[in-house]
Parts: sequence; structure tokens; C-alpha cells
Amino acid sequence: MKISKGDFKAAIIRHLHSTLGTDENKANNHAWWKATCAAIQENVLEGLRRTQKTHYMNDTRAVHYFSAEFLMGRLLSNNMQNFGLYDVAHGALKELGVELADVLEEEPDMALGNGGLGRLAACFIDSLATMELPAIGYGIHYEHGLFRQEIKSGAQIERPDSWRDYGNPWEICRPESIQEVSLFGYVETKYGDNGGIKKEWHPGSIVKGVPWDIPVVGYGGKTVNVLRLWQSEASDYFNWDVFNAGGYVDAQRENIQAETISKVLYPNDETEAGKELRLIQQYFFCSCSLKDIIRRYKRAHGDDWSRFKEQVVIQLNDTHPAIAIPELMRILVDRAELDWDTAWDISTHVFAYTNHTLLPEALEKWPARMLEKILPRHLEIIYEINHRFMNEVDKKWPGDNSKKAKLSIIEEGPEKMVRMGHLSVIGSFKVNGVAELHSRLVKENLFPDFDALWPDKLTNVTNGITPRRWLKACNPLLSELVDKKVGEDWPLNLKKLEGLAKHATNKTFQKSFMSVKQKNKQLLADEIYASTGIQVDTNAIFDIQIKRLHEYKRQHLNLLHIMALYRRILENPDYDMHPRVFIFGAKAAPGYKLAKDIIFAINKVADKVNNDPRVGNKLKVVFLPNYRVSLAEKMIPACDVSEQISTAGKEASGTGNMKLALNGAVTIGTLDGANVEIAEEVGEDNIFIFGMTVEDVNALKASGYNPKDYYYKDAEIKAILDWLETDYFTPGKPGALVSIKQSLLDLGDPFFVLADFRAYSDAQIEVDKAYRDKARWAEMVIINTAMMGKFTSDRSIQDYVDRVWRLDSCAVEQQKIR
Ligand code: OX2
Repeated sequence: MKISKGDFKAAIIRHLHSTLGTDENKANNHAWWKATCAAIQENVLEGLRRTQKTHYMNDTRAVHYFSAEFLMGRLLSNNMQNFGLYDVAHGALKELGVELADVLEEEPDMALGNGGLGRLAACFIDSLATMELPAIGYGIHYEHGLFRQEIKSGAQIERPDSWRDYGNPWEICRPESIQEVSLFGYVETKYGDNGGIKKEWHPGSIVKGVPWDIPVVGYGGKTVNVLRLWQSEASDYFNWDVFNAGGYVDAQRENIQAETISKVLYPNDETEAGKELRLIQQYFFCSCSLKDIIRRYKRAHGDDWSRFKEQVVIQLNDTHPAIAIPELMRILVDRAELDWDTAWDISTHVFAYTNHTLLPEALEKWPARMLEKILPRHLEIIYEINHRFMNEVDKKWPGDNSKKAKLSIIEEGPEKMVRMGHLSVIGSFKVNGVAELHSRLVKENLFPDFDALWPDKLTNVTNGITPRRWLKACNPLLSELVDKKVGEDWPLNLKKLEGLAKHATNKTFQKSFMSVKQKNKQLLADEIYASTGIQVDTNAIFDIQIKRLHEYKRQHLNLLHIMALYRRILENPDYDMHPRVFIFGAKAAPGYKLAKDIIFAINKVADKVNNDPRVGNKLKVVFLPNYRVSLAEKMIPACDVSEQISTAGKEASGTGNMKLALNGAVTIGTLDGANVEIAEEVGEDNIFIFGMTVEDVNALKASGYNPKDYYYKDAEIKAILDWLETDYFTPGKPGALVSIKQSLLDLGDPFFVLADFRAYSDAQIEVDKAYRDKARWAEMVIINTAMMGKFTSDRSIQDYVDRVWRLDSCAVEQQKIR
């Protein structure tokens, strides 16, 4: 039974009056948004209450997804869809004279993440709720999420993000579940009468963790799980135990302002070690979350720890939460007074770890000295874990000290470092990579000796995306068409899309499909005009690259190719190409100079190309500012060509590649990450694969790569790079773009841009040809949508359930939707 339009209208008005204290005549879109959220939230909270009660009654085993990032985006449209209330709300608001689309635009994105890793966590908790699996997401309640990007004279400017300045209608504060977290101080060794040793940590400071719950509504609206985010606050009392210890003063302890811990998300995708506050953030949310899990466990099982590992599994989203491992050991050994072996047995049956990258700069290492200062007891525990592990290594490879040095958690050197990746592998019962190729490289290159030691530990779970947000909600036109062809249950069973394949060559269906694409392109063209003033032709190919800006993702390869096209057009006004619009969306880490230079260069080249009458409509370049989840939702349905052009071996998986293909884009890409599996699914005729493989890259590296060979041998490459040094794109400022040339020539082109340029350019010529054959292109596009079933995050979650978590679903009784 579902609420009627009239009743929903009444609910919105009721909230306008009694929740917001305003009325229909005064309300602006923001007020309508809040009132609509409040009306939906009635269902959300009822579902949440039922779910928690059902899980408690059934004493379910649950997965706890520990992640420093959850990139949720907007929630209203999602929650409405999942309760099946979208059309009801649309109609109700219409009768009130309000446009739902405008109301949805009022919601700020919840941008508590950087990119793929954070968005994956958001897709996963959507799937977990949809599949009725008992699960909690645990993370940090950042006051400021990822910075807002503005473009001023072509350059990126960072502005603070304030997603909850005017209140967030979804979150619920739970002061009854506040936790306390200790930091700094020293460890006292106590000797018992029976000769036993006990360690006591006397912290230098204590902070409070306040939980905020964001309900996560599964599709169908039955299970409503929660995402619990911790906010730091000064503790009510300061237990300065240190003073009792003879006035010992920790140098830093007074400087720590408790509130700063959850103030801001670190804006680096894939790197951020060495920062004290970052380590404190990580420990803060892990400690709060573990204590929360233990509190819930004890409510059902008291002090009997024997069932803990049966009830609890914790997934570590990269090494960011790895400090949870010694924290659980500390709680079990120092607090619960279990012996080490019992505690270690529990701990190593509870944790599982996902590796998301092979990039050396992203493999977290913390100076031992920093750990000693902030978490002195944890460093001791890490040493103990390592000591016992070294004995195990010695059994397998007796006397092999180089093996020990390689496998040790501690990296010796001028500065002793703690390797969080090693700690995670040693402390977990399963370790997974995020795509077939990546998992193979994890086994072969990153952790080969761990694989030899524990052959069953390393596994693969290929990433996925939720089709509810990334097709149903973001692309209503295509969803409607798909509904008609394969039925309406594809959001729960994405393999159903395969039913489209048999219509791929059907003229009428091709026409309907491509007319949807055309409409979506028009919507994006409007958005582009509104935000940049650039007019684009929807008959042109919409070629899109959206992802964080990083050298390994090679936005500069795309840029060099754009410059090549521009040059070809200038040299030959009749240069034969189908008109193309190159569209970018990307944020650069504020401290990543070259990434910011690349954004600047894209904008400067865009200025020139877009305003050159000799180019006409053939070529346009658009950089859309402030790329984020809600902007992705507008760009993805409109894409013709999806750029997935990372250096082979560098992109662990990618998930944008899946979203774009699902929405009927054809990929141009390298054999990297999940591109490999996308190619397997769609077949080589329906994807443009180019460039070096991982093996090619390794061979070239081994033989000594010299980018200058390509510069001198390929006249076009030379001309383009030299162009960057002139003031052609930056009038009056020669050299403003030179850092890109320098990185490619003088700094050795670490990501093999020049080596792959010609293959990329040739592949783009093939793309151009294919697009001009309308029937052929439509067929490719349909096949791409049809064959994306594998990449639903429901499949990823099922893989985790089967290979890692061993979890049962738990049915929650359907509520009456109000
Ligand atoms: C990203 C990876 O770069 C990307 O390839 C992958 O799809 C995504 O994680 C989800 O698995 N930070 N972000 C990533 O890795 C790290 C570390």
C-alpha cells in the first residue's frame, strides 16, 4: 500500500507548517526541499526502527564497513526512488505549484570523499541495504567535505564546502551513544604478584566522539541500514592523568583542539601520509566505531567474547582504518584481559582488507616516532604483532633476513616507518584487490611473499556501481525505455539488461535509444551553457573524461590529442572529422602543482579553440567546474565517448568507466583496471582499446624509456609540445604552460604519455569513423548498456558475501509507505 498524491501533499504541507514554521505563500525552494525531505524521512525512520529491531531480535552477524570516506551525493531523489515515491512526490509538488527538479537542486551534495574509493563505499552501502544484509557504514562526520572548485582565469581555486550549514534533514544525532577516545600520554608497565605484566596507557588527552546517523534506504524500502559518522568534540572532563605521573608534560597535548579532528576531509586522492592530524582522524573514527560495535555485542552477549568473531566482520576500506587492528587488540588484551593468542585469533577472524591502489605514494606509512607520540600503546602492540609474525616468517624461510626485512611491518631506514599495508595483510583473514588485473598485480608485485605464506588470503572482488543511482535515477529517459524492453526489475537484477542485446540491430529500437541520448545531450548542453557560456552542438560527439585529476589518469594525453586536432584543422581547413566536444570534469588536490597546471592548460586551450573562427563547430573544449556526484549524474547520461586512458597497471579498477558504459557510452581505453573486464563483457568490437599493456610498459621501462625518442621521431608530438612553450594559448605570457612539456620531456614522462600518444590518436580516428556510421554506432551503444550487468555493486557485494564475509540476509517486514 502506497500513500496517495493527496496524502503526500498534506504531509509536505504539514511539515512546512509544523517542522519549518512557514507556509505555502512564503516558502522558497529550500523550504519545499526540507518539507519534502521531512515527509520522506517519516518512512525512512520507520524503516530504520523496524530494521534495527529485526536485526536485534535475530542477533544477526553484520558487516561493518570502515571507511574514511563516503561520497554520498544527494539523498532526496534516491530515497524517493527507493520507496517508490518519486512520481507521487512529483505530482504532489506539481499541484502545489512547485517543480520537483528545482527542489532537488536545493540539496547540497554530501561530499565526504575524494573520488572512486569514497563513491564505492556509497554504492556498497546502497547494495547492502537493497540486498537486506545487516550492515553498518562507519566513518567521519566531516564539517567540511571535499572543497568546492571555482575556475578563475582558467585556474582552480578551492573554496570551503559547507554541506550542513543550514541543517541536514537526513542525519540524526545520537548523544546516547557518545564514545571517548584517548590520545598521547605514556604507557606504564605494571608487574603483578604472579609475575605477570600488565600495560596501562595513561592518555594525555581524551576527546568525545558524537555519532550522527544517516539512514541508508534499500531499493524497495524494506531494509534501512545506517551510516554512522563520528564528530569530534572536547571531552566533558579532562582526565589529565599525566599530572599524577610527576608532572610529565606531553609536548603536543595542549595543542590538540578536539574539534579540529573531524573539521575537514583531506583533499588528496590516493596520497596523504605523514600528517599527524590525519592519523588522529583515522584512529578517532576507528576507536569510536570499535567501541560502538563492542557495546552492541555486549548488549546481546555480555562478557562472553567467544562469539564475537561469529557476529562481527569488519571491512577495511584501504589502509586508512588499519589502526583498528591494534586498537581491537588493545581493547581485548588490556581491557578485556584476554590472553594474546585468544585476542589475536578473534582479531584475525574479524578484519578483512581491500587494497585500492598500487601507486607507491598511496601506500600509507607512518613514522614510528609519530605513532609513539600519539598512540604509544598501539606502537607497542604493533611491535608485538610484528615480532610474532617474524617468527612465522622464519619458520617458512629459515634464516632469510632479507625476506624478513621485506615482509616486516617496520621499515628500517633513516626514519623507522610503520607500513600500514603489511599490518593490514597480517591482521586480516582476507585481502582483496578491486578488479581482476589489479588483484593479479597485488599478488604478483605488491604482496608476492604474503601470497606464498598464505595462498588463500589474497583474492579479487571486482568493483561495481549501484544501478539505482547510476541509471534509474540519473537517466529517467533511458530507464523508461529499458523498462519497456526488459521489464521493470532490472535495477535489482542488472543481468536483465542483456535482453536489450537482441534488439541492438533493430532500426526502431536504435532510433528510440539514440533519441534518448540526443535528449540527454541537449540537457547537458543547457547545463554547459548555463555554467560556462559555451554553446555546443548536440550533433557533435560528446567525448567525456570525468575523474580526479592525476598524471596517471592522463588528462594531459587527452589534451595533447585535442591540440593535435586543432593543429590539423589549422593546417587543413578541410580536415575530415566529425564535430566533437571534449568535456572534462576534475578536481586537483590543492597541493598537486602539475595537476593544477593541467587544469589551467585545458582551460587555456579551450579558450583559444572555442573562440577561433577557423575551427567553427568542429571542435569545442569544455571544462565544467566543481565536478561532483550531482554533476556526474547530469554528464554521464549524455556521453558518447568515455575516456579511460590511464597508464596500464596504474588504475586499480575505475568505476566511472562502468557508469558511462551503462548509460550507453562507448569506451576508448587502455587495458587497465576494470576496462579489461568491460572489454570482455562488450566484446572487442564494441570498445576502442589502444596502447601499451602492463607487460609492454614493464618491458619499455626495463629497456630504458626515453620520451625524447618520441619527441624527435614524431613531428606532430614535437610541434604540440613546442606549442606549449609559446604564448599562443596564454597571450603575453609565454611559458605559462611549460611545466607540462617539462614533465613529459625533462622529467622522464613517468606515465608514458608520449609512448601511447600515436596509438591513442589512431584509436580516436577509429572512433570518429565508427560514429559516422549511425547504425553501427547505435548498435555499439546498445551493446554497451546491455552488457554492463556484471558491474552492478550487488554483484560485488554478493562476491564479498561469498568470498569474504559469509553473511546471511535478514528480511525486514515491509512497512506501509506513508
Ligand atoms: C581508487 C582507485 O584509484 C580506483 O581505481 C578505484 O576504482 C577506486 O579506488 C575504488 O576501488 N584512493 N582511491 C582509489 O584508491 C585509493 C587509494
